[in-house]
Amino acid sequence: MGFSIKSLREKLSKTTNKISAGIRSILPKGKKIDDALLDELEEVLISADIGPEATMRIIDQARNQYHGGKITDSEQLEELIKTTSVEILKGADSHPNLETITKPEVIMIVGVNGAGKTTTIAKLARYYRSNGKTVLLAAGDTFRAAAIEQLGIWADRVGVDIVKHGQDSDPAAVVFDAINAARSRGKDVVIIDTAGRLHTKSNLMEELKKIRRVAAKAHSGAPHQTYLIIDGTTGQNGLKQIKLFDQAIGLTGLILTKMDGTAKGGVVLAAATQFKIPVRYIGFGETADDFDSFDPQSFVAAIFDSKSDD
Ligand SMILES: Nc1nc2c(ncn2[C@@H]2O[C@H](COP(=O)(O)OP(=O)(O)O)[C@@H](O)[C@H]2O)c(=O)[nH]1
Ligand SMILES: [Mg+2]
Repeated sequence: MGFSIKSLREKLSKTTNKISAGIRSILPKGKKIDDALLDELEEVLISADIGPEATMRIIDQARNQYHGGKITDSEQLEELIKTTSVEILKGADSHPNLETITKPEVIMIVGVNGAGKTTTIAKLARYYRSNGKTVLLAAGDTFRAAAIEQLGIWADRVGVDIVKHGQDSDPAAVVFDAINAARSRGKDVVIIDTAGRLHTKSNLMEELKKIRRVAAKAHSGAPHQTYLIIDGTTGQNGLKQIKLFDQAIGLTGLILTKMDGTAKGGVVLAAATQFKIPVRYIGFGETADDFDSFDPQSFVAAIFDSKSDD
């Protein structure tokens, strides 16, 4: 896998256009910096959904450098915006660790209904497969029969094993069986699907906690990763979900979906400043290929550059 910056820019075009057009409109080539310009930039960044904290970090940095005589024109300012954004994203970043002491690596996927959990599990499964890992899926969303079916269809398409029980069965029991099946079949990775019905919020969190306890009993240290799936089109609302899920069960990473359909991709920066939880992957379409690991450098290059090639 691995996308070029150009194709990533196409996938993220709505966000890219919003941010780079906003910046370009106030920062034409060769324009001299002054305080009024920095105020304008602050407004553009705020309206680009990157959040008040990330905006302040960029603007403070820009004011310091400008008053210190280190930057004078728009090109230097644009460069500073990019480097500071990469720093912000790297500050929350740590690389996924595929090597647990004993196989399998257990990954739990959580998030509200419709965020893209099941689709993302298919994408992740394919991603691991293309990196030479064997995968088994656990159908832990037992709330709806259709959810179990949907995961089964993806398992067939991507060519990975699935462990499922019937509708309304105990998700923790599914996970227990899945981990044991993965161990006896020598699988590298177990990915757990879960329910996301928020109207019974406390029950959902209790259910997720129980899954964690049972996973740990089945395999020491499991789940090794807990990823929250966030629908990128929800913008700032996704930040509330991070807080809710992190407080209840603890998150090790974020996956942003639907980045193809939103101009709110700047929320990645808001998440990195507000919570020190790294974005691990992004999804940008409905097929299993519309997915990549998250790299701060490429992401920033894609959303801030409006150049047509690299
Ligand atoms: N455009 C787009 N659609 C997506 C993406 N990820 C998921 N979807 C769609 O969002 C809807 C809900 O996805 P699903 O995986 O069932 O969400 P879940 O309820 O969290 O399991 C489906 O119609 C998916 O095809 C994405 O990255 N881009
Ligand atoms: Mg689902």
